[in-house]
Amino acid sequence: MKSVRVVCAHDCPDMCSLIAHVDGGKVVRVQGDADHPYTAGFACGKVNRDADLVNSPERLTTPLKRIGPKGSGQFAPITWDAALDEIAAKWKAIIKSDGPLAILGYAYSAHQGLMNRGLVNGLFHALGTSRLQAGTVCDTCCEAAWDVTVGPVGGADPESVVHSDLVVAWGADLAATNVHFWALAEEQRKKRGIKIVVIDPRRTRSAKAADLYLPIRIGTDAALALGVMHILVRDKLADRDYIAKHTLGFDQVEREVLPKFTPARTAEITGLSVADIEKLASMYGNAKAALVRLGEGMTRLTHGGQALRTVVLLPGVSGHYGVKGGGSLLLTAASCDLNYAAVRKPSGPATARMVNHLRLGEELLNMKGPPIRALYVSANNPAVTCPEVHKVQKGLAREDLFTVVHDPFMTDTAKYADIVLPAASYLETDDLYRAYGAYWMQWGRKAVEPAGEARSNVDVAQALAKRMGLTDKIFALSPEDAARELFKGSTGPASKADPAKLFAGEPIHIAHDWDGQPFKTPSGKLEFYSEQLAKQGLPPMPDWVPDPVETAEAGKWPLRLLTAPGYFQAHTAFSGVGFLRTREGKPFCILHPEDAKKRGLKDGDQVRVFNDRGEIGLMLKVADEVQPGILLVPGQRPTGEALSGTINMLCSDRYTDMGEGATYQSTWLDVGAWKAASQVAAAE
Ligand SMILES: Nc1nc2c(c(=O)[nH]1)N[C@H]1C(S)=C(S)[C@@H](COP(=O)(O)OP(=O)(O)OC[C@H]3O[C@@H](n4cnc5c(=O)[nH]c(N)nc54)[C@H](O)[C@@H]3O)O[C@H]1N2
Ligand SMILES: Nc1nc2c(c(=O)[nH]1)N[C@H]1C(S)=C(S)[C@@H](COP(=O)(O)OP(=O)(O)OC[C@H]3O[C@@H](n4cnc5c(=O)[nH]c(N)nc54)[C@H](O)[C@@H]3O)O[C@H]1N2
Ligand code: SF4
Ligand SMILES: [Mo]
Repeated sequence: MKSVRVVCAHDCPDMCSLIAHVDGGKVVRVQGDADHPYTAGFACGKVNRDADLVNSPERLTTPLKRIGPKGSGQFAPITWDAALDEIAAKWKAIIKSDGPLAILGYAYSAHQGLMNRGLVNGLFHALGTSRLQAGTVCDTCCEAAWDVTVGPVGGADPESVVHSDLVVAWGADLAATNVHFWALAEEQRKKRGIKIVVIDPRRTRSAKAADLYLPIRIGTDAALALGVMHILVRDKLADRDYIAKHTLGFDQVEREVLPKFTPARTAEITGLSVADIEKLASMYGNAKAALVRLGEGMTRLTHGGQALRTVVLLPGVSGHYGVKGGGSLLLTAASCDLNYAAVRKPSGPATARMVNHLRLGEELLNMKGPPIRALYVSANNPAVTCPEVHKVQKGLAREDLFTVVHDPFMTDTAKYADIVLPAASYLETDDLYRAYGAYWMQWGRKAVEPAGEARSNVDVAQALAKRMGLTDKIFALSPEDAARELFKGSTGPASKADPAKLFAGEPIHIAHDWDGQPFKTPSGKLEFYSEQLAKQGLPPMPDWVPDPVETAEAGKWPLRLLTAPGYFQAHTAFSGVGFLRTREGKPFCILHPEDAKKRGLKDGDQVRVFNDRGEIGLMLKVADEVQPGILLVPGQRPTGEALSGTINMLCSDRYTDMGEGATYQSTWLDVGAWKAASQVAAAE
């Protein structure tokens, strides 16, 4: 038995250091690494099972070629050489007839580190194909909102919570998606009596443990933040010195916007009581170091950018941005200034046609000049995770589309592929990792050889680059030598890492020695007034106004969709682990008891969830975990697991106000009893 120090590659802000116990060439157990200062010895409930993920009997072990209709999942094994030769021949033919823009590389997910994630994009960049505007399904809205307000720079260090006296989890279910920060905050509560506030439409696990829980109405966070600012000003809790030195445009907001957000009107918009709003403002305004941990949940709707931006402005009014243990944290990644271009953009044209990640269906069906003729999907499952899944499926079913999917599992998307390639997991490949929710970086070594004939993303990108005649150096380097390229030309704390320590697998701390939150906006200040937004035709100042499309939908349908992470599943990446599937349960939705009663539904019923886009079938849980008028559907589960369909069949591909992100929660719908027994039997 040997122990290998590895790094968790699952899309999670914590980036745990882990120990993989290996026996007879197999990972037998994965557990937390006690020697990491932040992730300190425990992994979450999902990754504790990663031995089951890497050894899953559902793993793909050879390349496959389609032998049945698209979507049917009928394949026959082929050799790697045959698969790679066919891909290269098809791509060359398409480039000759339609040009490189007819090819799209679709790679995003962070279940790998920087190399396995970046080099696939590097391949398509060098080939000059159409490019994916990546991450719009996830965080481009919140990132764009943060960037116009604070600038492209990381937020507070989660480890600074040892100096905080208040933590506000604003639209973040920390006990689910940020468990090490949650553990640290809880420890501080026990040791020093700090307070924890949770603002979330779902009574999450974090909410149940909070000192104050505010069940805010979805999409009204901007109003709540403005209501709190109104009270801070009224009660002389605004830090006038800080505002004068470090912010831009607050005077105009104070004059033109804040008067509209009286406690009474804020209560009316947010669905919260005036007493709770006053309490929040008083706790926040009187705290010495309040740390706001922001989640992405509030941005997954039409005015999501405005919501996040407004909340991000709040610590500028109280001056908490200037205090250790204060401020706000959305992401930290922007402060790790590695030379990413070495891997992601080795060569190729400076600009190319962009395809929005969340509009895959639309673009497969309707893009012209040239249409997309070849698609390469790596580490993504758009047939489940993209909005407008019906369109995605229809696009993937196109007979004239040549699709390759590289994944460890036969996903819903892979079922539509012409060629499926078996992927190695993070435990089977070397990579460099940097956290996006903490200031740490670490090299993760492969613990075992890949299952069957599985190959890593780096390996496959390099093999395809060679066949396509690309000569960039990065396509010939070992993962370690390629990783060294990332450090060339970088200047921040990451560049100071001792390579000997780094490549030996030691966690490297990459926190900046900041005296208060820096702002990298055009003015160098926290921008209450944003000229950048004005130029885009967006409101330059924070505000809350209803969205007309959402109002129209709300007039047609009685329930609004709330989307939140699954506790034992993350999107579809753990669906190959039987234990976790069972632990999460059959795909379900949650309805408030009042709404269930109105519809004659009870806990445990099979229900149909429907709107203009279609209908899906889920199990029903009845609980006051949500307010009346809301239907919560945790996670996105593969189509075969639910009674019928998957939630994104009901969501539109409309964009958010900033960052062209996904608006899953701008979805209205209804729930009723599941219809015919024959249909249920057919679905099962
Ligand atoms: N309705 C709704 N939809 C959503 C969201 C929501 O909140 N509501 N959330 C959105 C968000 S935040 C995100 S990030 C997206 C996620 O969307 P996706 O990235 O499409 O989702 P995953 O299911 O995580 O798919 C990751 C795939 O990568 C594979 N994989 C894992 N490791 C490797 C590897 O090393 N190499 C390769 N080649 N493959 C690998 C996994 O098996 C899995 O099939 O979903 C979005 N969709
Ligand atoms: N267990 C688990 N962990 C995960 C994932 C997972 O699927 N499962 N996904 C990973 C990925 S890809 C990502 S991007 C991150 C995302 O993690 P987070 O940034 O934490 O964001 P979300 O998961 O979208 O939502 C967080 C919370 O926002 C709440 N919320 C929704 N709408 C609103 C609103 O209008 N206002 C407020 N105040 N709150 C709202 C939801 O109820 C939810 O509890 O998590 C990662 N970690
Ligand atoms: S908490 Fe996050 S980083 Fe840690 S093991 Fe779980 S998924 Fe991985
Ligand atoms: Mo995400």
